[in-house]
Amino acid sequence: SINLHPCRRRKLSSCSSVENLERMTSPCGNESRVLVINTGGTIGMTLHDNGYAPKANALVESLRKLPILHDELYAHQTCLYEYYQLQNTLVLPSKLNKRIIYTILEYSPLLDSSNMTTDDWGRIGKDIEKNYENFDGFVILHGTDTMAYTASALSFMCENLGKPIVLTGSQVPIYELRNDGRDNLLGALLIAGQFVIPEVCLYFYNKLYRGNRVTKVDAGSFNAFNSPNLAPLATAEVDFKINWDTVWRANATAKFQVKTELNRNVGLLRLFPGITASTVRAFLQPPMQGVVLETYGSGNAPDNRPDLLEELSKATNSGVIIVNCTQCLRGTVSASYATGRVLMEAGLIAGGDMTPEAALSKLSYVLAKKDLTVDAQKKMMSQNLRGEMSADLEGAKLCLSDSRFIQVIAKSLSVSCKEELEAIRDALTPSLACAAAKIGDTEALEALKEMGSDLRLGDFDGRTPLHVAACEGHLRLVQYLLNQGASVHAKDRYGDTPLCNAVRFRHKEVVRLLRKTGAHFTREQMEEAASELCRSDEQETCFQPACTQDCTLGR
Ligand code: ASN
Repeated sequence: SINLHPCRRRKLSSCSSVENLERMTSPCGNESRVLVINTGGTIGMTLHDNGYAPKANALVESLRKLPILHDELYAHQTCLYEYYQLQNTLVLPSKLNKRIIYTILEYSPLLDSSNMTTDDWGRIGKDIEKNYENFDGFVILHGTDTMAYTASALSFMCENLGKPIVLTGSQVPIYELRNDGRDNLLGALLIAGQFVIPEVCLYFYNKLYRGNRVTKVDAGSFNAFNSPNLAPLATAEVDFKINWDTVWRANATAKFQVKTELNRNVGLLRLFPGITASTVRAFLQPPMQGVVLETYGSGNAPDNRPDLLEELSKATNSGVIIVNCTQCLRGTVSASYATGRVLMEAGLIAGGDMTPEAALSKLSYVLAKKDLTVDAQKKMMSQNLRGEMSADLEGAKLCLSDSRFIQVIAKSLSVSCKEELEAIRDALTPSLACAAAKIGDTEALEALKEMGSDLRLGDFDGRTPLHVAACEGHLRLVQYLLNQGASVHAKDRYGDTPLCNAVRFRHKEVVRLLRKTGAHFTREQMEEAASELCRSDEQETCFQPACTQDCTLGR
């Protein structure tokens, strides 16, 4: 029989269809929750006298009527509305292993994204922070015009992110017969509700991109975005194909937080042949503190224009940070031409292959760190903070498919092509890593990592090395895995996180470390953990379900 979580049963004891509910649901492992923040954009617009504009209070009711985006029968049979006490909560009609329940938070006023400012980015960030522990993922509905700026800014503002934040929108309103809004919303919900991709991403036209790598490239196509310098994180084909090797992860032992302080004295200046020194001078005047200079090709500017170079030098000497980014859609700035070196001599920072959107919002974020000196801010600008610029590929790792062990197995299975070899590698290495975690063998894990295997991936039961190390109480190994970017939010097929495992086996130090890294319980898990501990050891102080997480697990 299916096990209904006790707190949901208790809460719903007054609900008429509790019997159905017991038959149908197992909310702890089989449901995930997504918060959808609707900021506006074409996706929710209708045609008014003066053109397309957002329509307030209409989206939830329209989605409720769309069978691909809401399963009313499931909602009714599981007493969804009574349980969450939120009329704006819907559920996907999923045949997947998980039901995705999503709650829509609509902003007022809804905005065309051309009207957005840094304050709006702060509002979105704060709402994610407030609701972080109650949801598995977040979807931001947003206009496409400035979506790349918001995605970039949020990627920097969200420090130590452990859950997916997916921006999406559409080119045609969801209320129209032919539109891209339905598919984009559905894809974003499926990703945010199913996969622990702890990045600010952008989902559009069947592709999931890193948010700080995208740029809007087409005003008239459904395929509106491109990520010229980084392959998509995932593609929605028959199945979702996640490019796990590319997924970026925080590796600090610190909790998620959102930094909303942003410096607005930043700007974008695009070089063009014949630009005058007085234009550049005017642009660099105080209060300007940070500028992205969009240069030619691989970061070039005229080296026969001392008047221009003098303006740039004067500004950098007086503390303005100027970042050199290319006007080209693809490629990186380099010091290969004399016309590029003159800019380094003028004190500009090389922006690598950052998009101008990413460089600008990074400047805004970094310049708001008032406790840093200008030199420290410059250093931060040239570092890769959230995967916004490509790392130096020198010294790239050996691939596990080069390993003799995998080669021998491949030979015995008569493997014929690279794809099959990779499939074997991907099937074997998570289990090998879990086995190493079980016996606390950091060296074996290190060797697997050296060979290119991803220590953050789960085995056939979704159990990651971090789950196993947490069960065994290997504190140092837990720390090591966290430093490698292992996710504290990974759930195995039973819906358990590493924190659930550490609590079950009473490894208090591990619990403390995981909590410090942002691990938390859902309300249901809190109660289960409390009864588990009370049951297993009546003598010791048990966790009080009514207590907050901070006052319980820290003891
Ligand atoms: N102007 C709209 C916006 O950015 C464009 C769109 O969403 N497709 O809000």
